[in-house]
Amino acid sequence: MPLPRTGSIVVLTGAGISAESGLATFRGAGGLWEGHRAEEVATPEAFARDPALVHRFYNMRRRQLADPAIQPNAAHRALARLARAWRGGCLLVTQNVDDLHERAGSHDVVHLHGELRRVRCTACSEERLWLRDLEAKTPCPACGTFGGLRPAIVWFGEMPLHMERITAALQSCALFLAIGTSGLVYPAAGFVALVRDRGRAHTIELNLEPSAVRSDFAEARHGPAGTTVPALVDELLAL
Ligand code: BJW
Repeated sequence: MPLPRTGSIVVLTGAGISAESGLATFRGAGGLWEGHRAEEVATPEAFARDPALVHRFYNMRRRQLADPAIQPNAAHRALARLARAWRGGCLLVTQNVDDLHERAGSHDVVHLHGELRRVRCTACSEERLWLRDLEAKTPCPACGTFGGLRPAIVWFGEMPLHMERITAALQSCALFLAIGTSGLVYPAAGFVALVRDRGRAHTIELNLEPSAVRSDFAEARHGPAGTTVPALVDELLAL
């Protein structure tokens, strides 16, 4: 199937798109969970068992994201350019909890797994921007409860966010792109099968290496996102 000239685009991004910005991926060598098993830090059960450990992990990542050396790369910028110029509409869905898409100029980014710079109170449900360290005893500024604040992030076993909006976009798009994601975590890894089964849209994987769901895509372009994504965006905007 050729690249479409019209119709909407859904782009799914994962940790690989931020790798060239200096943020570690989850499952690669030196990945984020090295030294921590995923169940130790990325489940609600782990948070209930050892909130201090979970807070340390996310405090470290929140600080890293605030480091001036961490900046959006050419792939983030190319996607912002695509959304501005593509007439058929382009929905950017990210599994990433960083804010590099927004900093590259993308608006209305759908954060399927939440955001590192936000916290939620489990007592009063209020969510807010939070740029400092968080500790197990930090009181909620809204309701005053101690120990209720948690990163506004979707952990294993929790429901990913904005699923209705994403599913509707997947059901009508003409092109689906998955960038820098291993295809190991669901429901995101299943988005391509949903689009493929409709039989009306082109699907492309852009990843350093074949992902776990490579065979579900019609096309794959393997290489660093900072190179493959700007090249594809140039192609699409030249159609
Ligand atoms: C480059 C590159 C470069 C490197 N250029 N590329 C079957 C169906 C449905 C669910 C399940 C299922 N089986 C099991 C489940 C449950 C579970 C799950 O998927 N488990 C798997 C381990 C099997 N899923 C859940 O629990 C989810 N909730 C759920 O399913 O609710 C029920 C439900 C049912 C039906 C519909 C809707 C809901 C919740 C998942 C939450 C995931 N949360 C995490 C942690 C967030 C917190 C944090 O950031 O700390 O999200 S897990 C972690 O993995 C993180 C990521 O967003 C996610 C995906 O990782 P990603 O982005 O793919 O990174 P990597 O490291 O894996 O891959 C990077 C890739 O980039 C690699 O391939 C590299 O090669 C490549 N790369 N450099 C291009 N320069």
